[in-house]
Amino acid sequence: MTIYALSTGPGISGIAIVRVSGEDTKKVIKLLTNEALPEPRVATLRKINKINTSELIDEGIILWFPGPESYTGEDMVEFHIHGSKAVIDALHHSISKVENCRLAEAGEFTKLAFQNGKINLLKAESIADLISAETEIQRQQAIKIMNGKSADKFNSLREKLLKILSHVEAKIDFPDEDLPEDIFKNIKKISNEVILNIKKILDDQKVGERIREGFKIAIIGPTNAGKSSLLNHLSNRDAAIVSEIAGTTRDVIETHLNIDGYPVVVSDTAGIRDSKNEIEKKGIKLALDKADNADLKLIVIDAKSIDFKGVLKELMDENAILVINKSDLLKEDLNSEIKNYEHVLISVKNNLNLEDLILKIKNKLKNKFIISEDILITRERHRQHLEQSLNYLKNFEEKNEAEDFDKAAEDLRLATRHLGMIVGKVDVEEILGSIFNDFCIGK
Ligand SMILES: Nc1nc2c(ncn2[C@@H]2O[C@H](COP(=O)(O)OP(=O)(O)O)[C@@H](O)[C@H]2O)c(=O)[nH]1
Ligand SMILES: [Mg+2]
Repeated sequence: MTIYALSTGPGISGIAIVRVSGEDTKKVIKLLTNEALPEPRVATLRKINKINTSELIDEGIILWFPGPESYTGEDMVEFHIHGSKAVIDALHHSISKVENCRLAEAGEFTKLAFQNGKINLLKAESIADLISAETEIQRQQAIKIMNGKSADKFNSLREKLLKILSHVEAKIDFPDEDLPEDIFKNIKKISNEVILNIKKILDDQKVGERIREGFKIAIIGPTNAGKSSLLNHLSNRDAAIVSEIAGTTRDVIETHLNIDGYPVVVSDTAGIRDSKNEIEKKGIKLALDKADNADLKLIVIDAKSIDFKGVLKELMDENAILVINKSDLLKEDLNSEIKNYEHVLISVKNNLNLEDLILKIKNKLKNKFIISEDILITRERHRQHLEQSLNYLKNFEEKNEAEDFDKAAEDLRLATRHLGMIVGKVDVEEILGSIFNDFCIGK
């Protein structure tokens, strides 16, 4: 199959790029240009015609990448055409007429690149992250991984395990051969070293995932306290419906913000109250779940009718800011009980003291983004494989008596496999290679 797709963003643009990848790429170029193939990797101006006619679609640059020297590893071409809907549609339509050509699925070019061994899984993921990066810190993280920073680390740990696995397997396959005593000591030393390394990687306060997904702020509070108004103020747009009718917000509404370069996702939630309404009750449940998973909770209450008890009070911890809204309505002092809590008194309506709140948010935020060079996990997937690998290694450590060799080898194999899965490298052939590189058995 040969696939094609618009690779630049949708909408009107000066130039749009349509990419084609697959074995019929040459045919596509020939049929659309009625000319011989251009020189590989040289920008060549060509007339692009409708297929089987000489009706001109557009004139543009063609870049021809014969495989395997291409992004996907297959034959590829890029058509640089004018970026209008009509030109793009006409080109797509013509390519679709070529036999065996179909529209690419989401991420398919990068998937091919992975399958054809052009890039590893981490790089494939980081390309997706780079494309969707909204803030500088997200870009920096994605580019680090694209450059192989974390793949190198995971690969080196995995190679250590492969090496000791080869020693253990050798003992199983050739039980009568005496392996040097120091090899056994070495096996323990290396597995221990890998365990410590994995533990260190896992102890990252989830900064990498937070950078990729955004710092999560949940706005929680009783109905009508001004939660939706606050979300709209923070995001500078009317994302949530604001109304004096209590119980308006039922779903969770999320907006993505960039605060000082940090990616932030703010969720507005249903007001917490005793409700008989089933849908509202579900909304309240969602609100409390959001609060549980948030990096920061803004607990918003109404200055005039303070409602701060039960679940709301329980949510107050070091990851919460108590926000007292509607200060404009306050005639006298706040009641003394609430004054004892650290709080920010604001009025969204009159735009009072909101800078103070934003400053407090920024301080909390910065503490959660302490970035170190050691951050390697950017997805839950990585964390899960590392945890699995660690578990198998711990099992392995417990069984290094000679009679447990078979089971020990299996633990080690699984630990290695999970590390390999992070980078997308799982290949038993490598173990064989490693055995024969390290040993001269029978000699
Ligand atoms: N006086 C006053 N009214 C406000 C303030 N903030 C919000 N409101 C009003 O309070 C009502 C409830 O606001 P809303 O944002 O929908 O509250 P929510 O239920 O917590 O999401 C609306 O009529 C808002 O206009 C404020 O600072 N002062
Ligand atoms: Mg609301």
